[in-house]
Amino acid sequence: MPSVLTQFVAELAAGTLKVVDLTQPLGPDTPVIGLPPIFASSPGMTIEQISHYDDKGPAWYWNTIRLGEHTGTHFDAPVHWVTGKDLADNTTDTIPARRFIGPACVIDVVQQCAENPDFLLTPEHIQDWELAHGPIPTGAWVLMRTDWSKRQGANFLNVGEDGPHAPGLHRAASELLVARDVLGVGVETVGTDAGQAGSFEPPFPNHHIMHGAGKFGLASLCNLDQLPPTGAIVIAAPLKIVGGSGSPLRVLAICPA
Ligand code: 23J
Ligand code: MN
Repeated sequence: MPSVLTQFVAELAAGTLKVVDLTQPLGPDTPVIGLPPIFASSPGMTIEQISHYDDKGPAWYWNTIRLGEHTGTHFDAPVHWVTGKDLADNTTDTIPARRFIGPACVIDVVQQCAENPDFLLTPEHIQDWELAHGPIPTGAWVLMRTDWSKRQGANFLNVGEDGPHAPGLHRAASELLVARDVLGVGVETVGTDAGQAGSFEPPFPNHHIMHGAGKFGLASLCNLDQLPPTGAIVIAAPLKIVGGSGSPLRVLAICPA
């Protein structure tokens, strides 16, 4: 009997399976989250040349990079939040690699977010999705499709007089996803909490609840519009930073073409 992996590479070669890159380009122009000025901010990316086939290295080109762990398309580990600080295997280097791969459940809330940039996903939205597509399986990546990644320039962070306005999850939705024992939640916005979530109770409820339960986050995803609601698998493996709270990463989905 042919192994599922034999069939997998055959289907990739035949084009009946496709690879969708859910990753934003990473560079000096990559937007970073803005927090209230009383808190320390995370630096965006800087890139500096070491050599470029020149006196500093005649046959080689390479760069030095500097950036906050939570820059661009990135992974949030449970240790990122105080609620997850004492959990086992809560850092980028200790999470078992098995937990980086899971089936994707893509919840489309594009319309709601077009009408209201402060839209919050609720348990009702998740339950409606489950009625249409079946229960969210254990170990799933739940991806919130907002089309926010299509926003250009300042409209992405969407900062107003009263702070950022971007969609997120109601705390009860995060609690339901924990009850479903997901791997974590992925979003198209700069962080896995709503723009206004600093003033929610608790502050940043999705981080508070998900990381407290040992679950992960994926931020600044794109191309979710190329995924089916179910039937894709997602591979999201952060750099093995020792004691890391997260890392930029390449997020890949594989689904029927
Ligand atoms: C620190 C404080 C609040 C937030 C975040 C980080 C993130 O979104 C992040 O990148 O983890 S909301
Ligand atoms: Mn983060």
